[in-house]
Amino acid sequence: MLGRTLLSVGAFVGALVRPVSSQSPTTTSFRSIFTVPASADASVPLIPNINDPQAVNAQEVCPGYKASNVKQTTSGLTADLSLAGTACNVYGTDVDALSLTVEYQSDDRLHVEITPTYVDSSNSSWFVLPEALVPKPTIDAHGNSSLQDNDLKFAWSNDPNFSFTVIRQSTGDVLFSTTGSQLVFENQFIEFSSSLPENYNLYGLGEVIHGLRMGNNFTRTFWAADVGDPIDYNIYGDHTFFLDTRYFEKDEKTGNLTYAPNATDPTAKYVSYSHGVYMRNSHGQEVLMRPSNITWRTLGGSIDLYFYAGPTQKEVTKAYQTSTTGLPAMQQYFTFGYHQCRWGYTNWTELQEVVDSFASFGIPLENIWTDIDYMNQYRDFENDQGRFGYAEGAKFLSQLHANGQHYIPIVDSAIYVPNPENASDAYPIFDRGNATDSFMLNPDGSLYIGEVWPGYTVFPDWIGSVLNGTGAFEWWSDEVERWYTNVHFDGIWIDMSEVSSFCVGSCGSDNLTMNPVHPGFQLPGEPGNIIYTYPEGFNITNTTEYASASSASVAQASSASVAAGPAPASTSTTYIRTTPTPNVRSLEYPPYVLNNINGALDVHAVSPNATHHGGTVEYDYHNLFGHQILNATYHALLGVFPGKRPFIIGRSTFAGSGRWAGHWGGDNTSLWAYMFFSIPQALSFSLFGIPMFGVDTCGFNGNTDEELCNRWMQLSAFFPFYRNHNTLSAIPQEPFRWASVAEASKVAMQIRYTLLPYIYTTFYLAHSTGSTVMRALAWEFPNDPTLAAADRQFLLGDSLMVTPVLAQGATSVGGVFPGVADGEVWYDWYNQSAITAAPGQNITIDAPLGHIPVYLRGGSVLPTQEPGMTTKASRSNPWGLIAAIGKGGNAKGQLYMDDGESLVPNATRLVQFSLTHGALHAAGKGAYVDTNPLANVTILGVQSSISRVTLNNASISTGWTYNDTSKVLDIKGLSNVTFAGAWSRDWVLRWS
Ligand code: MIG
Repeated sequence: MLGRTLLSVGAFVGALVRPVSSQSPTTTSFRSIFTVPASADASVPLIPNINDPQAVNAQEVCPGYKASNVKQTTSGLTADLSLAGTACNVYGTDVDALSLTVEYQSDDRLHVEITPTYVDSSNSSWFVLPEALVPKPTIDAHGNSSLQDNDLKFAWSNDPNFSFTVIRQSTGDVLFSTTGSQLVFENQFIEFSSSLPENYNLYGLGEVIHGLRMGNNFTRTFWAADVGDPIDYNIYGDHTFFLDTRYFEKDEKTGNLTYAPNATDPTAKYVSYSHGVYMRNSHGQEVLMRPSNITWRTLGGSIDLYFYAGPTQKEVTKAYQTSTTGLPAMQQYFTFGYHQCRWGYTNWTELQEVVDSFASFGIPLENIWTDIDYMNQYRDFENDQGRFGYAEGAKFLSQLHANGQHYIPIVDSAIYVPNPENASDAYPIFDRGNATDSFMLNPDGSLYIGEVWPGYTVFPDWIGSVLNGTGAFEWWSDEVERWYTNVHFDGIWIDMSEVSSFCVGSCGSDNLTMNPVHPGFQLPGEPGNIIYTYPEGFNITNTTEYASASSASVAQASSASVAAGPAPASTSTTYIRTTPTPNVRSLEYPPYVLNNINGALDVHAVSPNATHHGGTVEYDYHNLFGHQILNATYHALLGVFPGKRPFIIGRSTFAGSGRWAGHWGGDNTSLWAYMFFSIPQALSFSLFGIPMFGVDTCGFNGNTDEELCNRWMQLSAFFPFYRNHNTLSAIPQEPFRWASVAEASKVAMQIRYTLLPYIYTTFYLAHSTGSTVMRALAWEFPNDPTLAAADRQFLLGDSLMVTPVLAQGATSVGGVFPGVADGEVWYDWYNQSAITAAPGQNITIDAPLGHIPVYLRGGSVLPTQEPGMTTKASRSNPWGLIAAIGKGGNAKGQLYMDDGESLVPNATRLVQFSLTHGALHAAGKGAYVDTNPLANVTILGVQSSISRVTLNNASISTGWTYNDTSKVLDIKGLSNVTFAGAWSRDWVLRWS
C-alpha cells in the first residue's frame, strides 16, 4: 500500500491534502466582483477524536446494556436492552431503553438492529433512518426456512453485559463478536466493536483513495466532502459496507481448516471464505480498523447491520446488491464509447474544433462534454448566450448526433439566488424552485443561502421532498425538461453534490445584494494560482521545462505568501471541545469530532443545522444529498427521454446510487500515483454496486505529460467509463496533443471497441445478476492467498486480465498469472500465444511506451465486433469470436444483445457459446434481430494441425489458417455463410 508519504514527492508537486478553503484570499481576479474572504470557509480549531490524547475512551467509562424480555420470533428474536449502570453521556446523551431485533432474512443474510425503544419524532434526538430514503433489506418470501438453513448464526450474552456474536456454522468461524466490549448508544454517538482475526483482509468502506485491501491499522471517516482526492481521507461518497475474506489451510485428508493469516507456503492447499457487513446508517461516522478489532462510531441513527454469508465474494456482492442496494442501472451502448471533457472549453466553436481534431487524427470520439464554462455566470439550466448560444448549439448538436456522437453537460447541485436589488438579475429557475418549497432552510424558516460558483446559492431540499412532499423532485424534473428544449443533451454530469458550499453556515442569507460574487480562492489559472506542477519524473524527461516551471512555481509561492501575510500561528492553537448538553444535540460541533478532511462538519459544505421542509436537519442527512440528486436526475431524464436508460455520472454517492448512476473518481491529480489508485477505487465501486466507474484519465489537477497520458489513456480503456478530463488552465491533454499518445490511444481503443460486445454483455450481467465488471484477481482466484492485496492488475469481466505499467520510465512491468497452479491458461492478446508461467511467479513483461499488456483467460469465448469510429458504426460491423481454449480443452462465453437504449427492450437475444473437443457451438434465445454477418472466429490453443473446418457440416474450404507455432486457428471467410446474421440461427463450427 502506498501511504501518505506519497505526498512528499517534492514540494513542487504541490499540496494535495488541503482543500481549497485553506488558500489565501484573492487580491486580483478575472471578474471585478466581490471576493468572499477565504476566512468565510475556515474551520474552528477542532482536534479529531482519533488524534486527541485527551479524548475519553467510551469503553472505559460507559456502563453497557443488559438484555431482557428475549422473545423468539418466526424469523429470529427480539429483546429489550437497558442501560446497565449510570449513564456515561460521553459524547452525547445515553439512551436508556433500546430494542434489539434479529432476523434471519434469507438463507444467506442476517439482520441485527438496535434502535431506541421510544423514538420521539418531534425531537429528532432519537433518530431512525427512514426507509423512503434508504430502503431496508426485507425478509425473503421463503424466509421461514432461513433460520435453519442460514449458515450464519446469531448468539448473545449478558455476561458481563450484553454482547453478540455472528458465527459461520459450517466452519465454526466467529465472523463478528462484540464480546469484551461495551455497547455505547447515545443521541450523538454510537459505538460498538468486534474482534477480528490476525492479519484480516477487509475491502470496501469507501469512498477513499487507498489500496484495495484496507490494512489492519487505518481509520475510515465517512462524511461526504468536496475535496480533491486526498489519500486516506474522506472524500465524495459513503459506502459503509465491507467484504471480509479469510484464508484457511485445508488438510487434504481430513478437510480440516486452519486459519492462515500469513499463508505463503506454495505447496499447501488454501481455501477462502468471504462474508459481507453493511451498516445502514447515513450519519457521519468512523470505522477504526486496528490489529485485532474493528470499532464503529457514528454520530447518530441506529445500529442497523446486515451480514451476508457468501461464502465467496461473488455471492456476497450479488446478495448485497439484490437485497440491499438494488442492481446497477443498465447503461446505453453509447456510454461505453470514449468521452472527452475538460474544464475550460470556452464556446461551441472550440468544442467543434475538438470534435474535428479527433476525426482528423482518426481517434474515436463518442461523447463530448462541457464543464461549468457553458453556463450563464455558472447558473444551472441557463447557457451563456454569447459563447454557448442555443441556436448555435442546436446546429452543433444536430451535426454531432448525425455523426453518432453525444453531448454531456455538467449540472451543479447549488442554485443561484438573484440579487434582489438588481432587476436585470432575473433567474426564473430560482423563482420556480422557491415557489414550490424546493430549497433548504435556516432553522428560523428563511432560505439557507450558502455560496458556490455562481455566488450565493440555495440547495435543493430532496429530503423534504421525499419525506414531506415538498417540490424539489418535481421542480428539478421540470427544469431539466425545460432546459432540454434549448439544449439537446444526452445525459447529465452531476457535480458538487456532497453538498458543497464555499462558506461556513448560511453566509449568503444577509449578503444577497452582493451577488454574483467570486469564491474565496483563486480558480486554477487565475493570478497566484497558475499551474506549474507536472507528474513525477518530469524533471528527468523534460529537464528544461521542469526547471522553468519549478522556478516560476517557487516565485508564485513566495509572492502568494507575501500577499497573504504571515501564516497563522498554528502551534499555539487551542482546540475547541464540545461538552454534551443533556438531550440537546450540538449539530455543528458534535462532541465526538470526526477526522473530517475539511475540519468542522460545516466547512465547505451546507451546515448540519440547515433544515429541511418538515423540520429535519442536514446533520442527519448530509451523506444522502448526492444520492438523492441522482435519484431526482434519473427521474428527470426519464421525463426527457421516456423509456430510455438515463445516463448520469455523479460525484457523491451512497449505498444504492448505482441503480441510478455511474461515478467518476473525482479530482485526482496528474500523477502516476493517482493512475495506480484508479484501480483500487474502481474495484471498490464494483463491491458497492456502481460498476459504471472511471477516473479523470491523464489526471485532473496539475499538468499532465506525454508519458503519463500515454499510459493512462491505455489503462482507462479497460474501465467501464472511459473519460479524459482536465482542470481549468492546465495544459491541454486530449489524446491528439502528442503523437505517441494519439497512437497509444488508438491501439487501446481498437481493443476496447473490438470488445464492446463483451463489455456490454458483462455490464448487462452485472445489471441483471449483481456480478461485477472490473474484478480483483482475488475474487476470480479465491483460493490463492497471495492475491489478497493485488490491485496493480485486474480483470475486466471474467475473461480478460490487464497488467498495466504504473511507473514512470518503466519499459516493463511485473505481473502474475493467477491460477496456473490449477491449470489455468493465459494468452497474450497481441500474439495470441499461451503464456508460460510458474505458480506464483511474478513475470517481467516487456511493455514499452504505447503497449499495455492484456491477457485472455483460457476457457473463455469472447464476442467481438469490428471496431468503428463510434459505437453506432461498430454496431453495424461484422461480428467475431475469440475462443481461448482452457484447461480440459473447453471454453465458454455469451453475448447479450438489445437495442442498446431502452429501459425495457422489446426484444433481446442471448447467445451461449461453448467449445469442446474441436467444436464450437452457438445457441441463441430471444427475438432481437441483428443481421451483421460473422466475419471471423479465432481459436487460441489448438494443439494439433488442422485439415478440415466445417460450419453446420458444410465444409469451409478457404479463408482459414492454422499457425503451428502460436497454435492459433484463424477462421475467416464465414461472412457468406452467415450473411443473414451471425446469430440468426444456431450453429456448430468444427475443426479437425
Ligand atoms: O470545484 O466544475 O470535480 O470535475 O471540472 C471545482 C469544475 C468544481 C469539480 C469537479 C471537476 C470539475 C470542476 N468542479
